[in-house]
Amino acid sequence: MVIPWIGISLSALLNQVQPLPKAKYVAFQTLHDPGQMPGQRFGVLNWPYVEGLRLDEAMHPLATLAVGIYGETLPNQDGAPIRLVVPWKYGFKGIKSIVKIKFVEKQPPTSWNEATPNEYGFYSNVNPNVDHPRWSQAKERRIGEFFKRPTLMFNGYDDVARLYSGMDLKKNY
Ligand SMILES: Nc1nc2c(c(=O)[nH]1)N[C@H]1C(S)=C(S)[C@@H](COP(=O)(O)O)O[C@H]1N2
Ligand SMILES: [Mo]
Repeated sequence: MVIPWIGISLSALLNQVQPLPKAKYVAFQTLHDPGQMPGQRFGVLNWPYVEGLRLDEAMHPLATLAVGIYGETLPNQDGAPIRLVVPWKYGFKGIKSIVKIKFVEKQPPTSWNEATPNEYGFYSNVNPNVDHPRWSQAKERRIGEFFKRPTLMFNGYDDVARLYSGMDLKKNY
């Protein structure tokens, strides 16, 4: 899905504070409230949902804190009041209903990596050249389109490639 998000660059928020030089990652945590969030009554994942980005990924202007969608305030199910959108990772990393953001020294845990580490690594760059253990990632079908199209590296946002230069993206999936 190609979504018209409304929000600000995450960097605009992160620039309001001065992380220590040893900060290398940003860790995000969701509200844990099974009363309001019925899905959290079932142990599908270790709640609350957590996500992380490397600091340079978090500072890229495309990393977005969204508060709205299609010209409207974000509905609850889409992550109100504020959620992350990382366009070059397709739908991955989009933690919803964020209540905590921390600078950390070590790579923080992510819910999907904890749940199925062989399928979901920390980076979640959807790499058309590297299959998911259970399916190919070489093609995508956009909602509203019939024919599949080739998956683009970094969803076509070529500027972010420099963040991963020198990394083995087969190992860092
Ligand atoms: N807080 C929170 N965020 C979350 C999840 C979750 O369970 N809790 N699930 C993730 C998963 S698996 C998906 S597929 C997307 C789905 O929502 P989206 O399409 O609006 O990004 O949300 C992600 N963000
Ligand atoms: Mo998902």
